[in-house]
Amino acid sequence: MATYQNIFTQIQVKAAPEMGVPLTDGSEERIPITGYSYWMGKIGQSQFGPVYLGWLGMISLTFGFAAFMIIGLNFWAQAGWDPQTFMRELFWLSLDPPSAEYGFSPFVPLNEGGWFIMTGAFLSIAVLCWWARTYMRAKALGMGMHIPWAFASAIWLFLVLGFIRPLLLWDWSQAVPYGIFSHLDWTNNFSLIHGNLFYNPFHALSIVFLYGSAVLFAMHGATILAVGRYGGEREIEQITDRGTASERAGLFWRWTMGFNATMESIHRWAWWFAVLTTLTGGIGILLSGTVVDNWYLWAQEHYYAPAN
Ligand code: 07D
Repeated sequence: MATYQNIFTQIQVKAAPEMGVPLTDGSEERIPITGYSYWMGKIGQSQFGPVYLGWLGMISLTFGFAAFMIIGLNFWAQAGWDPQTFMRELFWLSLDPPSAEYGFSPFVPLNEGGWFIMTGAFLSIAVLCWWARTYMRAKALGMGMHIPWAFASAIWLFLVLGFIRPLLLWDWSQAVPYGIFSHLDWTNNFSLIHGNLFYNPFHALSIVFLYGSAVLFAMHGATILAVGRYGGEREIEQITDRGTASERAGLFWRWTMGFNATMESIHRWAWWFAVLTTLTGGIGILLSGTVVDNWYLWAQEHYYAPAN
């Protein structure tokens, strides 16, 4: 008897490409380029395309590419236009924000932070257009708005770090630099300057949700794979049936910890944990240096760091 085929042991049928539902809302047409990849089929759907690009997609990719090129060309200039130096120094190269003397002025000489501001503007346009694209495509498909709103939570943190907090402090130099180690150094310095971010309760909450997301994802992924032999990955279809994958999945957790999420609620758990990671994170960063300068002193005042 053939082993039950689940998502990871999928039989790959090669047929005429599936073009998706017709668009009835007057949207532009999809780009009808399709293809097939055996290796992509190993981890997901083997057919790629057609892609809906549209104007928002075009604008987003154009500005994203421009931002990427500005960063890359600045790196290259810093490497003296030498490919070897570029490759060797790549992890240490950085496009930095203007120094504090420029405040939050948009008019900064290109080589003193002007490129940085332009990159931030372009990247923000790209990210926001991509967000609008997720909204429009979800609407066109008659879906809920869960994906755009979850993405908006990530964009919130992104904008707080690179725009809203520097704006409130009227200081571009507060923004995160574009570079591999430079952004890690920035993160470390931020924590040191503000008296150890571990004492920022919103950083703590963000970690709770980040770690919580990992645990929930592991529990849910493992549960569904474990009932894959009963067709568990079909989830919703199975909810009401007795003796099914879903019933076993639920029973497992009720037997082991007395409570089980449902096939629907587990996804709400996952959505909220993911969304709250960046939502609380953004609040924590926004409060740092604006409302609270030093989180360790703040924690001492609020009785959860030892008073000296
Ligand atoms: C950053 C925002 C969304 C991103 C978007 C992407 C593109 C493409 C392309 C450039 C991820 C837009 C961009 C599409 C770009 C081109 C070409 C999401 C982001 C929309 N911390 N910490 C967090 C832990 C410490 C510090 C969060 C753990 C130290 C700072 C998270 C530890 C110090 C900040 C977290 C730890 C410190 C954070 C991030 C342990 C010094 C933040 C959540 C065990 C190192 C950020 C409130 C996330 C934050 C953040 C975890 C330690 C500093 C929960 C586990 C004590 C400054 N830390 N951290 O999802 O929100 O990020 O803080 O030690 O800003 Mg921390």
